[in-house]
Amino acid sequence: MPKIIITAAITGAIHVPSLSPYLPITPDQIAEDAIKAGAAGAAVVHVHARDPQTGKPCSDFEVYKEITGKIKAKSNVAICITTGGGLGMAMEERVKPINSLQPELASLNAGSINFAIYPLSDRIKEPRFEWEKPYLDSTEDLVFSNTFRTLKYYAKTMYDVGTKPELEVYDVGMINNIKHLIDLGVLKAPVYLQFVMGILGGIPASANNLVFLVETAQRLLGEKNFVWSVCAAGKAQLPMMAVAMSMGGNTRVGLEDNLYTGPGRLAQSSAEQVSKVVNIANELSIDIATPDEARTILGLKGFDKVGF
Ligand code: KMH
Ligand code: ZN
Repeated sequence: MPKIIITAAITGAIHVPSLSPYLPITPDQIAEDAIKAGAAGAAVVHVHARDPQTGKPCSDFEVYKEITGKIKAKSNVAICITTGGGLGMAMEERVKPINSLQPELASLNAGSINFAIYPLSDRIKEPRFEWEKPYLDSTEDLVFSNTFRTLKYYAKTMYDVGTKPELEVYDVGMINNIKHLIDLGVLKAPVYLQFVMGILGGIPASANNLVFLVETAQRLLGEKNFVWSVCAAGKAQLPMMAVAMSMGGNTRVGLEDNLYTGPGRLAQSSAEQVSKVVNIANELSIDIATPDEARTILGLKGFDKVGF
């Protein structure tokens, strides 16, 4: 069995502060949780920025710089910066941190979907911040737009600074988008696929759907032309990690995707979820990749070549 990469997605742009007091918001909180996730066994951390005062997803370059700098000062984990940004952000805003921070990895969302998180709004009775309910409610009418024109722009921006795209695949047709972009020479194989399952608007999280995604990628892209990982929204998170590991895939957990560690138990950090994956891997006799081993598996440029 190859070693598996665990990614921790620390805060994301889906959950809002009223849903969990443990959702990290400030650069210090986000960096601290990322460092803890690394110590627990994550080789990669996936990072979004939030306004330190309100917790609203933001694209402020200075905030990204502070978060990434603080992580790098204390941990060897590879850093993946989002270009998914916050819901409703324009391409220019989403891509902003990549040019100057030049991370080893950045997310590249591989197609457009209805990205619907409005059902979360009903769980909030007394919001901590005014923006939260309108932010969630607005997704009833939201297309998370990732057209071919913008995909080409994100890819070029990343390759120009040596950043490897992590392709977020929310549904099976997006594998066809990726094939098209490889054929055009816009994306370079081997590509790194992150199957994002269980988002309302995308493919549901189930074992047979994951098999379908992996087999479709094998057929369309060729077995040697991709490395894959999976994350799953909400309570499907941990069961899908067990399925993925058993299939030889890599895993992503973290509070971006799921706020809980079990029924009714809020996770106090992404590191708790990482530890659960490590425990399952141990039981399955699967070894966990260190950050440097993950760099080799994914073909990353190295921590000494980032811009922060
Ligand atoms: N911001 C969400 C709409 C990513 O990081 O690239 C999607 C997202 C994916 O978070
Ligand atoms: Zn993200």
